[in-house]
Amino acid sequence: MKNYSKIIDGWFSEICPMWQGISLSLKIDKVLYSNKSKYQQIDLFETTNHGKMLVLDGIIQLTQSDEFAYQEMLAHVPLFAHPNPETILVIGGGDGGILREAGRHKGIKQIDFCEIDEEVINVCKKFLPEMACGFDDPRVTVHVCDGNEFVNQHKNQYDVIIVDSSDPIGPGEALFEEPFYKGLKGALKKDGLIATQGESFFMHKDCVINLAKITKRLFPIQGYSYFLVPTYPGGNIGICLGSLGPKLNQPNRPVSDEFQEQLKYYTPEIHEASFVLPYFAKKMLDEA
Ligand code: SPD
Repeated sequence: MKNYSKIIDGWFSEICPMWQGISLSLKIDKVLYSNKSKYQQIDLFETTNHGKMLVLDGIIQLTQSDEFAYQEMLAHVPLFAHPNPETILVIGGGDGGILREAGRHKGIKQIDFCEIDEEVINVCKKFLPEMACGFDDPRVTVHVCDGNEFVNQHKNQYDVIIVDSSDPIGPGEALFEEPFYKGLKGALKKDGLIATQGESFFMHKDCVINLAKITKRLFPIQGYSYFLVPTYPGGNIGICLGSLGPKLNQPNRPVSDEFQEQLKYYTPEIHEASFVLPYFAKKMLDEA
């Protein structure tokens, strides 16, 4: 994918046709890693105020300052919506942050992890060990392959599938299309559910509407949860959910005090509140 982002006078500016005319800039102290893998340009920066920052093809994937908000919500909203997740699949998110969060659920017996770009995993193991610790969990099996192909080869196997994709440009594009969602549905057990990176209803209206249309067509229960991540475009992002059984907009099992104390963003109240959308976004999704 063409990389439009720039570093000028020590400031990295995230420039992308998906959010035209607006850009977030972060001050950079040091380039820790910069290389083109088989799939994409991978950059790891030390920022002045927001910790390390992972950038793929010029797009910010995470900063150490706020990654917890995204990783906790994308992991715990679907995992607590399921009454008893035992077998799960995580697609994308080579940093390991979703694995770290999923690993907190002691009832999970098996975590399959599928990432197309092994170099992202290796860079994050080296530079972001507090996220990549997710790979140390003995329940995790890493599959370096295309998520789309993986789901089509694994029918009726998972209680929960989480898709931590980059944006729908570059290697992540197919993960926003209906055939992939059909594959996800087919890989679920009878009462399973999915949660996918759902972009922002402020910044990516067409994309959010399209995801809502797809999940409404395929799942009897569908929902959209959103939350704050200051270093993502517009400072917010959402997740698109589809369920074959469990209700999505509240936890379906208790969050123990011990579990809660490990977290910084997710609470049962935030889970419910994250499905309550601003009026324009509610209308947009209701009409999709
Ligand atoms: N606009 C960027 C969205 C990035 C979503 N994936 C981030 C990966 C963090 N685990």
